[in-house]
Amino acid sequence: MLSVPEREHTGDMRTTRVATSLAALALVAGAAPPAGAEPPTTLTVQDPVEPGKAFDVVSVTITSAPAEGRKATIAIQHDRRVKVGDAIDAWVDTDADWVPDLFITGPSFSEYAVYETDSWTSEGDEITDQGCASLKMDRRRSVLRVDPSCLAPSKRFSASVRSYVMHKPARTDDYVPAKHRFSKRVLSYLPQ
Ligand SMILES: [Ca+2]
Ligand SMILES: [Ca+2]
Repeated sequence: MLSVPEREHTGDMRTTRVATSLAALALVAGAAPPAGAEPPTTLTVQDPVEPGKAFDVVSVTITSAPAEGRKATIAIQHDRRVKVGDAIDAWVDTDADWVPDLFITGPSFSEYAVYETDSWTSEGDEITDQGCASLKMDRRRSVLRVDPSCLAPSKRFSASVRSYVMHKPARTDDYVPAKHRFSKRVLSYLPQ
């Protein structure tokens, strides 16, 4: 009766193989960040090159402020140099509830404005002179500098961007990551 021990032996091998696979899975799981991990300190949202967009965005890079009292940055990369009539709108969620808190808007080569808001569709109160945020458009980049804690102490933040050319149709606007949608969150400050 050779068949019985053979079958048992095969069974043991299978058990060993399953155990090895589980061990490998455990190693892979250990390498990934655990659930509920801290957000990153920098995040790049890539966006397609779209010839139909008036002031096309190709990426947005969001970076934590170096320390309390310093500014976080939202750097928007375009596929061409900035021209007269180009404009940026940006919404920032500084208290991590996915509702906008700051709205920054500005055309190239002119003054920007900053608003304290609670919606995607209304500006809210103008707070430009409080130093919460600034916008600079130069060559192929538009750079927003934001104090994440200018309204209330902030641990993490996210951003949403619209680029457009004034007086061009709404369909030529470029929204990143999408209209009325925020990026993933980034830590407001680099860990000290
Ligand atoms: Ca684009
Ligand atoms: Ca919010």
